[in-house]
Amino acid sequence: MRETVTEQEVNCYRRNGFAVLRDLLDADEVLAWRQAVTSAFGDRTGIFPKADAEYAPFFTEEHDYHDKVFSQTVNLWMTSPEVRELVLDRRLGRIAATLAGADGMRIYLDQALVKEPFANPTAFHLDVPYWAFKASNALTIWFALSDATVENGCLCYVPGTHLDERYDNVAIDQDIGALFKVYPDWKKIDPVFCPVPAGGAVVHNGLTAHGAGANMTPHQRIAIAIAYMPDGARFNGAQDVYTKEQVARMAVGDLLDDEEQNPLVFSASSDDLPVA
Ligand SMILES: O=C(O)CCC(=O)C(=O)O
Repeated sequence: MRETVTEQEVNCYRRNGFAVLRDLLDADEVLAWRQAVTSAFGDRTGIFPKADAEYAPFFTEEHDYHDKVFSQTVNLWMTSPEVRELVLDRRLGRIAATLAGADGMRIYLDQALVKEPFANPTAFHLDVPYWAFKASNALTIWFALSDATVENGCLCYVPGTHLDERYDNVAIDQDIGALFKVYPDWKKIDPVFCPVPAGGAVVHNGLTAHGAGANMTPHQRIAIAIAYMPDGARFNGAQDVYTKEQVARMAVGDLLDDEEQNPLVFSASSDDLPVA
């Protein structure tokens, strides 16, 4: 696994709100990650780790359009020891911290995202406004576990939109351009498609407008996204990926520092330790 990002990648990420990280994983690692993720994905009976817990209603309801955008699971790291090893890798945490300019990074969630054959496009949206904290330097590393192409729905970004630091959002639904009604100025910017071969990744700031095309092929597009939040982020009252019971125990303003839910995967203060 590549352990660092180049200055060019950091500059590109900071300026545009996204960057393509080629060859983050080597050929053996791609195979191992794909095997671990697809097997954990297959073992899951629902989107979330706890079968008996109450999650936000959106995730248990049926959605005609959204259900055909991608198949997803959240936090496979909690139910699969193999995926846990990958998602909690300190080297990736360090890359995330370098890009974010943060001293420490926690896992907010992982999300296996399989765009099935002939799946709908992913409407343009922002990430952070869905989440249970507010931060302008949260980010997602989205790993291509199969080649992500323009034909099968690679990610697509509206450069520079993160610099506006706006939190109004739309649902991922049928109107793929709904976000541009909220931010008419962004309509003037040409989106950038980011195809990336398996083993590469794209990284985006959680406030960068992005979406993905339809899968026009008879093959799955397989990815796992890891969302990192800066250490020190505080609960904003949104349930998002937490259970109803967890939310009942939290107050707005609480630090999100529960190691069982949001583990610290990198801290600059302990970075003299050898990387695992
Ligand atoms: O995989 C997709 O189609 C969308 C992914 C996405 O929006 C994200 O990871 O933030």
